Amino acid sequence: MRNMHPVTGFALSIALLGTSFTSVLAAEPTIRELAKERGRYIGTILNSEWFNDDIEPEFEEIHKTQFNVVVAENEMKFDATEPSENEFNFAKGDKMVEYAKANKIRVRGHALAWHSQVAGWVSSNYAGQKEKLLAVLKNHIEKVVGHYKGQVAEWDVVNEAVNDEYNAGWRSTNSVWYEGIGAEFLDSAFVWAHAADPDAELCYNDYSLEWGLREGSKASFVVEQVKRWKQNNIPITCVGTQTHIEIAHETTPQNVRALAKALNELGVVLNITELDIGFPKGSAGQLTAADYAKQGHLYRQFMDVFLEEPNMGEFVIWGLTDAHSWLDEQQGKTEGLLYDKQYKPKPAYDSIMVSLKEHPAADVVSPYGDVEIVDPIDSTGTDSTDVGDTTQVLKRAGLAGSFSMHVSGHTLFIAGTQSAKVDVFDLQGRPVFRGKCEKGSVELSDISEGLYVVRMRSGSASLTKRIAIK
Ligand code: 9MR
Repeated sequence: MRNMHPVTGFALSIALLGTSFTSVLAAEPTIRELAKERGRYIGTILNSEWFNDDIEPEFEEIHKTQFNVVVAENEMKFDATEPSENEFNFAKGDKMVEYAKANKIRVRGHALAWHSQVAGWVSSNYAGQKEKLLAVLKNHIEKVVGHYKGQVAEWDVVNEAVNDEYNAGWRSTNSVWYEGIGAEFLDSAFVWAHAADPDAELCYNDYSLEWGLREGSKASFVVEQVKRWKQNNIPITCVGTQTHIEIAHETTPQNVRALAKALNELGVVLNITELDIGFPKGSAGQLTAADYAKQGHLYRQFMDVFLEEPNMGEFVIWGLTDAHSWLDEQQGKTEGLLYDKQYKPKPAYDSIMVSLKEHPAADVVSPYGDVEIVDPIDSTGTDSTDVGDTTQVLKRAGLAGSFSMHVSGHTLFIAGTQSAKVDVFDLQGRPVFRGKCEKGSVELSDISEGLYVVRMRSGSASLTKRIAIK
């Protein structure tokens, strides 16, 4: 293996040597191990070269050792999955899902409704025909999300639908969906995706959301839309900030923090979905240790924000190695990723590890169970087992239905709905129970005493609450 970073090289050799050595030589942890302990997902794309079996062997070895969430660079987009009308090609997506299963990696699906990379037949046959386009989009979402039901944890349901104007609004030109259907294509896409896989997380994903929440900005426009979607029971659960930035964009981590906080008020997760931090292309070959340290510092700030904000769940970098990156190919930027062209980790890798280690698992909240917890834990020693009821918070945000829950011993009782899906997580967001409550109660008998987070979902309403099992 050429120029492998000592840490990664060591971890890989250990992995290759087999388990008997690992207990003797406690290896340096990988990113994915630290992420998992924290109930979070950190990952990178699988580049198109991986799908085409045209990539160095180091790529996959590092990818599966270091990361626990994956997304396809191009292979789940409309033109890849439905190249001809109602003829679907899932071969490459299936290849990724198999790889992810074999390596216990979470899968993001990217992207269902996007103005770019739409198969040519859509506009040649149906441009401007609203009913036809709605039927095409519905069929596409039903077939693709249906095919991957239970296997793709989260979808970018709508991608890049906001324009690049100073006063943000919907992207109204060069979008076959918007031009033919209007803004209702977005709402419909979420509803169809939810119907096809009610358990999938559903995201709105866009770029330039890291530019801050000033009036008229893309980020504040998206927050307003999320508010409207939640009020109207449109089943959005997450926003993705792509975050393709440059080394000079020093304020972006704090802008992402502000966006996370604004979305947390709405009970919505923020994921970093396509991070890269590029240098201007002209600087290639002249970059100094200080430049790489600066890049590392920015990566680290994003990781700090990610671990500190309770409603951030996934941190995805748009590429693994500078040898394969859209920055050089299409952007006039360079060297924006964690590994250099020889697969050697850069200071950015070390900075991410430092951030992870400085945020102990016990302090990191996972959004997969804990998004709306705001009240302090009851420490008065009363008999009440309900601590931190978030019903009012959810109601104010228009999120809660009229149902409620309480716990007595190991039994969870619900009121106000006939049936609900119930997920129980430990405080790091690791799932410890998943089931259905059909007749007003569900037994949590296998769960040991302690504090947990329960998420109940019934229709489009959800309630998240911290409970104590005594
Ligand atoms: O990395 C992708 C590149 O290979 C494609 O040519 C390009 C075509 O649009 O899309 C790139 O990925 C984009 C992603 O799907 C959406 N956000 C911006 C990404 C970088 O362009």
